[in-house]
Amino acid sequence: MSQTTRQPVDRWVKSYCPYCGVGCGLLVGLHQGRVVKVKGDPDHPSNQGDICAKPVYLPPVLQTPDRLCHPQMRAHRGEEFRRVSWDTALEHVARRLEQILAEHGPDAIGFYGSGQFTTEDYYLANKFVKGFLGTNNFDANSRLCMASAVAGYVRGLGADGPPTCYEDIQHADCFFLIGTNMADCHPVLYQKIRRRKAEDPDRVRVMVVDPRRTRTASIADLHLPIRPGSDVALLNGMLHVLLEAGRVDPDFIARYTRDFHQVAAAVQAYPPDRAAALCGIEPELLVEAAMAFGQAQAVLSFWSMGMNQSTQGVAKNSALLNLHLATGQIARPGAGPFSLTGQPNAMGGREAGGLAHLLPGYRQVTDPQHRAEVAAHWGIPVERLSPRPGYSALELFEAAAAGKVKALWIMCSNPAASMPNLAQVDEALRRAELVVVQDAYHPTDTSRYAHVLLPAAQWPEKEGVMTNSERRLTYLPAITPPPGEALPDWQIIARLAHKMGFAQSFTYASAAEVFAEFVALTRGRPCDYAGVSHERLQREGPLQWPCPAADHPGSPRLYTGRVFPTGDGRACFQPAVHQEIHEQPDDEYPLVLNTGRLKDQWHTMTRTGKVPQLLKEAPEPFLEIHPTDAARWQLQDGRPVAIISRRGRAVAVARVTDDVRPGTCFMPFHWGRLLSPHGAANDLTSAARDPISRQPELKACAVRVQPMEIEAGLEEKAPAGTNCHPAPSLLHCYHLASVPGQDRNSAPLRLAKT
Ligand SMILES: Nc1nc2c(c(=O)[nH]1)N[C@H]1C(S)=C(S)[C@@H](COP(=O)(O)OP(=O)(O)OC[C@H]3O[C@@H](n4cnc5c(=O)[nH]c(N)nc54)[C@H](O)[C@@H]3O)O[C@H]1N2
Ligand SMILES: Nc1nc2c(c(=O)[nH]1)N[C@H]1C(S)=C(S)[C@@H](COP(=O)(O)OP(=O)(O)OC[C@H]3O[C@@H](n4cnc5c(=O)[nH]c(N)nc54)[C@H](O)[C@@H]3O)O[C@H]1N2
Ligand code: SF4
Ligand SMILES: [Mo]
Repeated sequence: MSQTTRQPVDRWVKSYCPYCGVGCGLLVGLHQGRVVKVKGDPDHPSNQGDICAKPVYLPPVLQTPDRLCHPQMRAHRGEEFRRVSWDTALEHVARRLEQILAEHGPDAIGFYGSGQFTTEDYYLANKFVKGFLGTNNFDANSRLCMASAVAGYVRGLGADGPPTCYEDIQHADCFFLIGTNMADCHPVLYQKIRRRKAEDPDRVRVMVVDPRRTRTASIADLHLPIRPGSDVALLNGMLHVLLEAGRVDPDFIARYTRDFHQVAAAVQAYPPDRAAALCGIEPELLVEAAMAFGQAQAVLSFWSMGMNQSTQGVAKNSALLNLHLATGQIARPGAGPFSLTGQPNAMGGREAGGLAHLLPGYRQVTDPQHRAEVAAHWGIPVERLSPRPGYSALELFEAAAAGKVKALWIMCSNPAASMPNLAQVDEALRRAELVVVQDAYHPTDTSRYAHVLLPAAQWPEKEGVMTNSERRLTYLPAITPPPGEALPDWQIIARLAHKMGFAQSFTYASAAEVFAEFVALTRGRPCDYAGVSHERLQREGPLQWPCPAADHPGSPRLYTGRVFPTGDGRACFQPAVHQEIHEQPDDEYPLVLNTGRLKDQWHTMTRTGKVPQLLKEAPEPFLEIHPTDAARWQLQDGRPVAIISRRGRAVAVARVTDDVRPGTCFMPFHWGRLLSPHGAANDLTSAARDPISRQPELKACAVRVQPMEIEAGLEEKAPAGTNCHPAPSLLHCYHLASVPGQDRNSAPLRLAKT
């Protein structure tokens, strides 16, 4: 694959990064209408020109041979796909959906979307499914990502949405980074913190809470390598210390919050000795962290998947909000709990109601008033909106595996690689009578299961709006035409709605019209951006909500008047109780497997996996394991290792390092089965979930490891890459030799030549 070209740029166009939730502004360089270069937009207020490596390598992956350019269909999975017209594909799908509706009712249909949608895509898919099909079975990969943070904010502060902004980094003197590897996953924000620390190294303190010593921990004054899943014990222990030391803010607690006594009572069970023992760290470390938090002028906490992807995800979020409320570290410059959004528009998805229990404008499907408002806006009888939350992501696939959901429509996500317990996803996708996959590429791990493939326009081929982690809306223009017959996601949905007889409610001349219809539903809501339009964003540039009127300048921070949207205006303390991770290690599966991300890869690698420069640091899946554990199971650095859980097996190359705690190991989840045919990280992970947010515990499951032998003399012969992916890894060259009569998990651990 070629790298970014050296062709001269004849025009620069403003855009927005399609990767992480930092939401950097980009400048896209065109040569004769083709994208040849990407750089940071110095005028974008969120990044001021900074970017990381991932978007720089977008140009070479926009027009690869595996771009999906035309609709395709097949009657059965064993068959080849054949190219069909849009009309044929959508006609077929519409008739099949109508049959399923008639035979099994609307809840037998499920849609699965993505935080990489534009807000227009999200809104229209949601309107179609909830308002016109009559089921709330529309969920998104945000369930695997932000659901615990959403629930934490709603319970504690009364509404979703981080109250903070990036400018707060300049005002903070204490950074509390918990369950987040910002250096690799939110690099532009991490650089802001690094610069702030470098400006004032003695006064600015950085604390990192992560079982692994990550790149992020390299700037930390204090790294707390807690046992996986012990965050609630840590946070409760810290509050215990602050209470004892008189370092809370009684005035703030009395005037702006309620139910503090419940939390004060609950944290009595977490004196530093006990809390530190639960966390597997020294009590002095916990006390030092607590005092640094308590003595700071302005504490800014950042967190992401180490907190959210947990059976305790909501409790972890609540315990952190409790600390901020008890110390008054909120609702002023430099202070606050700042949940980092993963995807570029996971925020917009929340605003548009893109989860199975939500309606647009931070509304709930269970609230009759909310349903009435939305039904009126959509011009439908209110009875059409179901009062029951639909299936959340995991439940949707479980229901399909159980035969209850008959049709699955998957858009802009790759669940056959990114969901936990892939064996179950496999079952779901095989059992479903109709699988529609709407993606920019084929094959992907998921498209391999489809009956119908619909070609989607991707960045920068479609226009729309996205909201980043600091609630800032940026307009993305369509810069190049999509290849072949690919269409923007919202247009595909609108066309389907026409085929199903809902043309009147789905006729839009432009994305701007879809956006305008949506923003009207935010009026008077916490995420009010009734004052924003495509036209205004194009004219004035990015804006932060709330932005209720056309002449409103936007709002950097929420709750500056210290009134929270809880009804009585007071923030709510929520007691949190420590619980161990769901799947405890035992004699058979003695290690805890943690999974996560790498700096240069994006999720399931459909774009970043095709760029040699981005594969340099990690050309193949690896397993970080502590030297003590490596010695115990005879693993050697750089040699293949089999990792086995109760659900499946994966293969990786061992990296022996004391960056991970003894008894734990870490594996990136980027390589799905397509790129790692011997088994992927999510073959191992468990679908155990938080009871409130329904978010899975992707950060902890029990595994065992075994060394693998490669047949002598095979290693040097790495074959050439496929036409899209650069030369595959060492592990690709072999197949697993198996002995008949043995089950998958006890097959001999030997790699032989393919
Ligand atoms: N390069 C890159 N950047 C990305 C992405 C990408 O794919 N690649 N994806 C984007 C998306 S969608 C997301 S959601 C974000 C995710 O961003 P992050 O959340 O920063 O990334 P992860 O690597 O998933 O997990 C973060 C850390 O949680 C730690 N952790 C595991 N268990 C625990 C625990 O029990 N407690 C604590 N305190 N920590 C724990 C892990 O060791 C890991 O270092 O990144 C976004 N940015
Ligand atoms: N073990 C483990 N698993 C995890 C996680 C973890 O930490 N550990 N993290 C979870 C998290 S936080 C997340 S967010 C998920 C992410 O998981 P996914 O959403 O499944 O991952 P992506 O690779 O981003 O999938 C996006 C798909 O959309 C396609 N695409 C790109 N642009 C467009 C477009 O404009 N339209 C359409 N229709 N398609 C497009 C891409 O080609 C790709 O196939 O993974 C989750 N899975
Ligand atoms: S930090 Fe995130 S938004 Fe910014 S350039 Fe990198 S991937 Fe894109
Ligand atoms: Mo995510």
